[in-house]
Amino acid sequence: MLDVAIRGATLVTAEGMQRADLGIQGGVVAAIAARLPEARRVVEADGLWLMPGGVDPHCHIEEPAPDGTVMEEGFESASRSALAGGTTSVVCFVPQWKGGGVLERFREQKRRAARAMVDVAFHQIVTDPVPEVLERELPALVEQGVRSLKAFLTYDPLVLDDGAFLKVLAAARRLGCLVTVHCENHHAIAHRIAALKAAGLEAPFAHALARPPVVEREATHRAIALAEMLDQPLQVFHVSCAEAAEEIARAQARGVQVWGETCPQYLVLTADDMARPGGEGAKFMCSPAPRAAAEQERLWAMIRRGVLDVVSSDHCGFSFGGTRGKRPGGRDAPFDQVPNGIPGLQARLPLLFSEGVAAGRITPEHFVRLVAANPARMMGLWPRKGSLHIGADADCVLWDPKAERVLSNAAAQHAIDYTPYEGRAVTGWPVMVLRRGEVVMEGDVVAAAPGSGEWLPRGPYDLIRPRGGLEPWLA
Ligand code: DUC
Ligand code: ZN
Ligand code: ZN
Repeated sequence: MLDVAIRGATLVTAEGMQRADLGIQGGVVAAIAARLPEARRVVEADGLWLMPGGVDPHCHIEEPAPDGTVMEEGFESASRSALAGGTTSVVCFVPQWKGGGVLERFREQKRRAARAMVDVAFHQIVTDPVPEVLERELPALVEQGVRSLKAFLTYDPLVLDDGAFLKVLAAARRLGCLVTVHCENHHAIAHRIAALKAAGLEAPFAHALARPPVVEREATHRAIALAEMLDQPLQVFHVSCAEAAEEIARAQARGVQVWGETCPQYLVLTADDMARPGGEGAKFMCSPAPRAAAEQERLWAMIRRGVLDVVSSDHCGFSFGGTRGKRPGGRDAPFDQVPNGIPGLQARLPLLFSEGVAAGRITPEHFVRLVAANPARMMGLWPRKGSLHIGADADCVLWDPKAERVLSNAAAQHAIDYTPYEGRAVTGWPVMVLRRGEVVMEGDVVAAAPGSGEWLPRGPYDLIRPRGGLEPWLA
C-alpha cells in the first residue's frame, strides 16, 4: 500500500499541468495516475495545485564571520521559514577567509547544517586561491559533494581581483564545478562611497547611488568575458537590472555557458524603499541595490525570454535592531556600515507566484521552472529535486492559487525582527508541504524535527561540462 496518496490536485511541473493523483512510497514519488487506490494517508486536494518543493539555490544561513561571530539566522529558523514558504531544499554558503583554508570551514558548516529541516547543499566561497587550496583542499572538497564555487567581485574581505578570479575559474574547470559570481565593480563602488560621504550623503538611500546599474553591468561583462576565455560555465547571481541581463543575453547568443539568476526583491522593491524615514531604509539594503520601478518590467521581460532562468531569495537576514543586526554602529551609522542583505526565504514563492502567475506575467509551469526545476538543474540536483518524476524525492507543495494573504513579520517564521514585505498583499499560498514524503507543514504550522534535513552531496553533471576547445597549454 502507498504511504501517501494526494488526490484530486492539478499537478504543475516544469513540463506541464495535468489533473492526476500522486502516490508516495518510501519518501519518493511512486505513482501518478488518474485515480489512485487507498493509502495509509490520503490527502484530498480538489482545487489545489501540487508542485515540486521549492529549491532555493542562494541562501546565507548561519554563516560565520572572520571575527568568530555567526549570522543571527540559524539553520533551524531558516528551515522553518523555508518550509512555511514551500521550499524544501536550499544551497547555502561556506566562506573561506583570506589566509585560511576551506576544509575545516566546510566541516564546521556541516555541523551547523546538521540542525536543518530542509535538505542542504553548499557553495564554497573562495577568497584566497592559493596553491594549497586550489591543488589540495578544493579537490578534497569536491569529493565531499561540493560542486559550485562562489566568487565575489566586490566586498571586503571577500573580493577577488581579476587575477584571483581567473585562478578560481581555471580550478573550477579542472574540478568540474560551476562558478557563481557576485558582479559589482569594487573600485567603482569605493570611489562613489567616498564621494557620497564627502558630500554628506550618508543615509540608507545613498546605498543605491553608490551602486548604480553601470557598476553591475561592467562587472557582469568582465566576469562573463573571463569565464568565456577559460571555457568555464558561469552563473551570474542576483541580476538586478536589464543592462546586466543584456550582457548575459549577448553571451548566451554567442553560445557561452552563462546563466542568470534574479530575486524577488528586484521585482518588487525599489530604490525609494531605502529612502523611508527613521533609518527604516536600512531594512531594504541589499546588493545589488533595488532599482527604479521601471526596471522591474524589464527584468520580467528577461525572465520571459529565458535570459534569467532562476529566482532565488538571496536570503541574508539581519534584524533591524540588536547587536548582530542592521545597525551595530548605531541608528545613524553611515550607509556603508549597514550590513547588506534582507530576509526572503519564506516570501520567495508567494511573491513570485503573485507577481508572476496571478498577475499574468508568467505561466504556472514557468513559475515551477524558476523556483524549483531550473535551480535543481543548475545545481546538479535534478531530477531528484525540482521534479515530480517517478523516483524523485517526494518534496511537494500543495498550493492554493486563489488564497489571498498579507505578508507580515508576525506570520514569518525566521529569526529576523522584520520583513521587507510587511503589508504586501499576495495571491497564492502554500497550504501543505511534504519533504521526502513526510508532511512537514500544514496550515502554516511547521512540524519537522530539527536535524531531519539531509545533506545533498553533488556529483558531476552534464549542464556544466565545459564545451571544450580551450588551448591545451591553457587547460
Ligand atoms: N548581497 C550579497 O551579495 N550577499 C548577501 C546579501 C546581499 O545583499
Ligand atoms: Zn552576492
Ligand atoms: Zn548572496
